[in-house]
Amino acid sequence: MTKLPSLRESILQHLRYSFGKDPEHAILEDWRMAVSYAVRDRITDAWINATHRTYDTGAKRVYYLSMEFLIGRLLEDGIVNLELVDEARAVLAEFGKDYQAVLADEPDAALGNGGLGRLAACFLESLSTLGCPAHGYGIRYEHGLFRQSFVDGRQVEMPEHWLEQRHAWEFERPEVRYRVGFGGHVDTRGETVRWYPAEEVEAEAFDTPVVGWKGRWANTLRLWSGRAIHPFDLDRFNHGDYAGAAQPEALARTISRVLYPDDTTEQGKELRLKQEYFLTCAALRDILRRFNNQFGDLRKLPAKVAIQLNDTHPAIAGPELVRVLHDERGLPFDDALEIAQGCLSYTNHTLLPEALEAWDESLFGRLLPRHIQLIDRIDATHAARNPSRQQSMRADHQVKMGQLSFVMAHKVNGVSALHTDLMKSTVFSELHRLHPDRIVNQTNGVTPRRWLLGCNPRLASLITESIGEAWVDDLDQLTRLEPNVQDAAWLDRYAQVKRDNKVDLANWMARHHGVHVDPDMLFDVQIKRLHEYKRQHLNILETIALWSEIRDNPEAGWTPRLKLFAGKAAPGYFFAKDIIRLINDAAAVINADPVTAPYLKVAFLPNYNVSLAERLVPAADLSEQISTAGKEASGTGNMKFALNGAPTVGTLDGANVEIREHVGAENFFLFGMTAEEVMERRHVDGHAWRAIEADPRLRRALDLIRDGRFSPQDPGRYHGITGNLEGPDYFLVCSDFTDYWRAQREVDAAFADRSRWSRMAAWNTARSGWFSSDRTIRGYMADIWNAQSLIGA
Ligand code: 73E
Repeated sequence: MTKLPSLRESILQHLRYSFGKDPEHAILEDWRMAVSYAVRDRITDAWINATHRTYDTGAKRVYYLSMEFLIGRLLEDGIVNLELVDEARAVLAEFGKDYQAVLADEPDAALGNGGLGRLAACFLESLSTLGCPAHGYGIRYEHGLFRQSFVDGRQVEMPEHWLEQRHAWEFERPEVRYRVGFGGHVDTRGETVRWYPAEEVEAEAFDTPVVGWKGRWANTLRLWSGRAIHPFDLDRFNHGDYAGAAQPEALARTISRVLYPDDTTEQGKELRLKQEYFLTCAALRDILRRFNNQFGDLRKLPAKVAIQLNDTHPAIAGPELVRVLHDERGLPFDDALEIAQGCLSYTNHTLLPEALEAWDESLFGRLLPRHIQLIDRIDATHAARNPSRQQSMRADHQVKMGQLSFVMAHKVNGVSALHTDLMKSTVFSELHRLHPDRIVNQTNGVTPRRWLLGCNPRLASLITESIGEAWVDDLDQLTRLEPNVQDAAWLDRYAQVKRDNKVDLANWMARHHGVHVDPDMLFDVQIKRLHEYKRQHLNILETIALWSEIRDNPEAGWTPRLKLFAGKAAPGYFFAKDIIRLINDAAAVINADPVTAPYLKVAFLPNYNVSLAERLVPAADLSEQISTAGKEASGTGNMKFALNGAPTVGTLDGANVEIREHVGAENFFLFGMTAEEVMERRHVDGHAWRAIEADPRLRRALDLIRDGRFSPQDPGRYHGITGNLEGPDYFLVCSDFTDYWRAQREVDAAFADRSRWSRMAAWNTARSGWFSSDRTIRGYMADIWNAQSLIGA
């Protein structure tokens, strides 16, 4: 290995020889790229070493297949994990450049919608930190999640172009290309079956190294980009058809053009199914090529290859692997099935019926004619082996991807204890009865490198000073802070960290959004995708009720509060977009009220993404996790807040349940119905009306919205929302309102007692060690993948 020059030398060399600039003429982007290349060089050494070690030891590899990797910016991650923060800052300062400005120049890679994609990104980092040989496989979308702005309070979507700015992290692999076919026909001659696709595109690999803590190990994120096999039709060009000549390329590229802007709503779009097969087919070819080169004997596949399906989106991996092993490599069908099951496992992320993938069989059969035959054979085999089975993966003229994934996997996991229990008792109850050992729980986690060390350097320093730095990759060590939490002087320092973070955020909001807030207010934060089940409308109803109450009695000693919101709504989800507009309309009225101004402010920050979360989480006092119980599979934002010292106001849903167990009931503001109570309440006639009649505050808030108090020019604007809440109210906003109000007033009282609040906040930090994604990945390695760490091996 070549010895690298100092970081300073590396940066200056790249500035000069990679970008042709001297420090006097370099623009911000040149600096950002030069620093990124200097950091990347250091990561590359760890990366190549890791690859060698994996080959040399013949170790099992893990493959994480996901339609989403919400990785965000990578430069700070690299600098933090290689412990180069001080050095990088000093070099930049020497040349008059601001470290934060250089970091902020990087485009945010938004190749995901929300929690599912961000989880995949945290997992990659933990896999590297733990030294588990792994690859992430995904799609290199040209346009990630849309950019959100507000016009008259309404969400407006604009395309996102992360690849238009220079990007430092990818290595193009033009030599790694596979053909992916669609449509066509199946030719059967006795036992020999061949699929002849009608259309083919090529998948080309782009690799991004993902480095772990202290640079001990690095794995690969391999993203596929679509291209035409014959990009340019010279014949058409020579006949004057210039547009037609470029058509093959344009068609092939649409496959990796855009990320579907869905989160827990599934659109039955042909392009989406094509994307899913495109990712899966290319990934499996790549996995088998690597396996063949090193091991050869296909019967060893389950011993050397673990393939994790991130939800059902890559579920076609089951039949595709059987197809390759049986049709192409000639293994008997039963053997192919057994080998595939030995490799595959499946993570379920949601129980919402509208998000469970099911494809129309005619579309599926047209696009993947051989796969639908194999699915029928897999289904028939499963039925024959389990005579009491009732539910098929082929019902209502649809292909049910959840059933398929379950049957093709040797392990199926949920993402929190509650969610895993509900999987067993609801959607997968029959399959669980037939295969009682298959479902396991792996509660989600977040990487402490990005979500504490990187985003909250003040708190990280205080912790390291108090208990040493071992917590960074052994987060359970945070319990060693418990004696400090009893110490008033230490608690003051903890409170000062939070206060400094809030000042930073307040300054940033004033500068970038013209929102002026007092950093001594309680920062009450709800940031996540907009969805009825997440109940941002419960939060704004309580805000409106609070506003009315303060106006009635301004002298009652209110705890000053800033209600902060951020999040995107799927472009076609009109109800969710109305909620955004309502929050913005209410904010305009409330923020203009001089009577309530000292006590209440509301802000909805646009374009929520990973980088904005990194700003908001360290500055939050209170974490809003208020979904209808039974609906949020886990949540991971809830963990980031607890870790950074923001107690939760929340329901017994998803991982909230486990957060409350860890931080203690006295440091968590619980409210609302349990998942069981929710299921019962739905059947109570007129549940919403009963709740409204019983609570005049709720009545008044709904009246204000319905009568146009926040939309005077258009009084009927929110009748869709009020009509829903007063009518079906499927997500039980009204039924949980009164208890939510009560919990919020407890929050007010607790926050007014500053030392009590600091203790609660610090206790949340000290008890959040369990929510590290390192713990989660260790669980997958032991219980699902049977994979080993190669660090120190
Ligand atoms: O509760 C979250 C969970 O924390 C869940 O809603 C989310 O996954 C997170 C990580 O486990 C999720 N996203 C999707 N389903 N569940 C989804 C569905 C369709 C398209 C895109 C994402």
